[in-house]
Amino acid sequence: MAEGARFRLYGRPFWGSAIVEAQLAWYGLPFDYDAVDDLFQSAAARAALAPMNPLAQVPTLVLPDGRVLTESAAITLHLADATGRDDLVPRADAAERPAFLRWLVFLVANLYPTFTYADDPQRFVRDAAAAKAFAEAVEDYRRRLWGIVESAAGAPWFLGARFSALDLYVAVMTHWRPGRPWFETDAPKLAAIAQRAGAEPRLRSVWLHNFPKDFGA
Ligand SMILES: N[C@@H](CCC(=O)N[C@@H](CS)C(=O)NCC(=O)O)C(=O)O
Repeated sequence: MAEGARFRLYGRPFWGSAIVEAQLAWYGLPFDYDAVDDLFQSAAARAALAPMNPLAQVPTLVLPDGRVLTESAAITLHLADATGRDDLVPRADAAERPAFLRWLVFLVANLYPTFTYADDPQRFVRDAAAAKAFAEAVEDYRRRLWGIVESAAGAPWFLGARFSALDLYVAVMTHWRPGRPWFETDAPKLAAIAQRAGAEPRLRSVWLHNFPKDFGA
């Protein structure tokens, strides 16, 4: 990577950009943070992001050479390739690699879309009462999905002995609905992983930036 080259992360505290912000901080990669307004509320924020990401979502990452990368899983794999490091992504020949890929894709392909559909359900179901019922069904489905992830979780980290980007996903996503108290009772292995990742000194500034109330700011 060229000296002085910087990434630009379009993000919003508490949102999924925290997963990428944590990785940039972990690797010590220099980046600028472009704070995006609430994409559900602001047409201007959506319009500003759309040329880079047609879905107008965060995370959106501009690489130091100007190329745009969206999709947190693609970003996760790319940053490991670009740094040549395996501390967040097991290498292709590592024993943990298949499980890493399986659960990375499970999180982004199954769990993450439950937020897409339930955060603003009237984008998908116009009638208000039907949208409410739809959102409740999606929230139930999400709890079921988390139950499946809980069954696969190891200790002390998701993959067992080794830390990985999956732990960052768990640390961030367990702040979202159904919320930490639910995880503590219904998904205690995930709650413990999130707790441990939350205590990681290298990530303290990222957690404070994204979840100030939970980190005593
Ligand atoms: N598949 C994407 C999902 C990104 C995503 O859903 N981001 C949310 C914030 S956590 C967002 O920007 N939502 C706005 C919208 O969907 O309109 C990824 O893994 O990066």
